[in-house]
Amino acid sequence: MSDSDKTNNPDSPNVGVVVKSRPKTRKPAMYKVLMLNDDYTPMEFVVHVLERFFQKSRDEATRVMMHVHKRGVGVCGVYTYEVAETKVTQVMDLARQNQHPLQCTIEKD
Ligand code: TYC
Repeated sequence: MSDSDKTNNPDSPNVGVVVKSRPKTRKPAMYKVLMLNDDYTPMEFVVHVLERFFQKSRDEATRVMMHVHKRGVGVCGVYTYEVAETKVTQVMDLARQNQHPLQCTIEKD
């Protein structure tokens, strides 16, 4: 029996190869959340912010805070746009509530 006969025979099982499609995907663009130095925000507040919103240990938070204090700017973390935007809002809201001028911004990685 030829292949085309089998195709038309209602009693013949349908045999095929499963092919997994691999649709083209793109890694999301990543954004750095930057913390800026100022003369008024207490060091302890900055360390608290880094622990609370950026999951830093006390040691790492202190290291990042001191880097910003000395160099003027530092990276808190790298995230997708929405997450980075949320972190900036959370930091700025808490700073405002406590009347600190702490500034935080986003930069494309
Ligand atoms: N410069 C501040 C002070 O001496 C401390 C500080 C560190 C402020 C980091 C902001 O992002 C900052 N109290």
